[in-house]
Amino acid sequence: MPAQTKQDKTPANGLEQNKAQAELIRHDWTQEQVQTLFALPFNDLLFQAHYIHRQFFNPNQVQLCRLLSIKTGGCPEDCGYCSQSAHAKTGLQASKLMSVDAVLETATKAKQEGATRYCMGAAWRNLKDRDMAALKEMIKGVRALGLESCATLGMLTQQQADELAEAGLDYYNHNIDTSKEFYDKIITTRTFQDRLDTLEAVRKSGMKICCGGIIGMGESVADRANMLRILANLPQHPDSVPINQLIAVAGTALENAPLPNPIEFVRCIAVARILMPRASVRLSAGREEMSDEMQALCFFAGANSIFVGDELLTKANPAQEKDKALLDQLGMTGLAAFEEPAIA
Ligand code: SAM
Ligand code: DTB
Ligand code: SF4
Repeated sequence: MPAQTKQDKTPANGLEQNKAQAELIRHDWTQEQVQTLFALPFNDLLFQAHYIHRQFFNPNQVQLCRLLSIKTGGCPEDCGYCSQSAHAKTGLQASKLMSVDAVLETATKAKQEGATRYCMGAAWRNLKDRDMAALKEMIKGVRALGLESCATLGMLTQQQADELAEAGLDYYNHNIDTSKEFYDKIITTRTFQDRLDTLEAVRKSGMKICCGGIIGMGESVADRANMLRILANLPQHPDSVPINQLIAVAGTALENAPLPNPIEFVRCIAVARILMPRASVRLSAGREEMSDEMQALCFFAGANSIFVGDELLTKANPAQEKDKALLDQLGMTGLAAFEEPAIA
């Protein structure tokens, strides 16, 4: 039997289903409740997350996203994890904003290689109006290729967010990265509230929000719970939640951070899925350091989006053939661009 879409449900069945689903969408999580989820026996947590996952998604489908760094390095911010910060000693060569043609050429190739969502990242503290015209062309071009468009360009004013939305940008990525309490241990050149302000401008513009964070920066379980709780208690859940495992880059403040425990990482994916049932939860940076088994557990726990392609922004991602082999082995297939996720 083909998978049913959200609209296919018969009315009688559908009403009950919709009510049950609606009850799972909450914005009133307490810190204690989220920490209780983190403390569940692993099998109980995974069962709960997977059960919720199946009510909103086909668990065998995964969104395939592709990243491009359209402006690399030299960023004035001091984010302790980032290879592109001018405060880090990574030896990364800073570059200017790429041309529209070069971006669209790369996007065309990404589409041919199977990506359906295209994310353009710039190492900026905030977007400058002088770059807006080129960005609008990039967004329009990506959309014309039939790809979902996403950008991550630093802080935005309301006017800028509105203009990006008008140009057809589907998603804006702006991560809160960690808990409110831990934030200033990682970044000192902006505040947690700055992040929330840009997210609010994005929400008001009507664009979809892509917002998540990083696991493995020395944060506690309480910090992880706080980060996910803040995301879930936003006026609208982010449509997309990237969960990155820190790539400890030599020359950054976090170069010696140890890899997080894989079981604890899977717990973060499961809790994100339970707290934000409708969101695409992206198993984002750091997959190079994850075993196939760990990734399979993340998919079971509710991850349903990945970055494909050999490179993220500046660091490596698993080779495309390796990812294809993993997805084939798991019986998972890519979601089409703009496809409404189907229920199993
Ligand atoms: N400058 C923009 C900003 O900060 O929003 C956009 C680019 S920034 C590289 C986007 C996100 O990538 C960060 O918020 C962080 O979550 C993630 N990221 C950057 N470096 C990372 C690393 N070394 N390991 C894991 N995630 C990383
Ligand atoms: C996100 O949360 N992760 C992506 C995307 N949003 C922009 C970036 C990951 C960057 C990994 C390190 C690098 O390639 O420099
Ligand atoms: Fe700049 Fe973004 Fe890197 Fe922070 S994460 S240093 S804002 S590029």
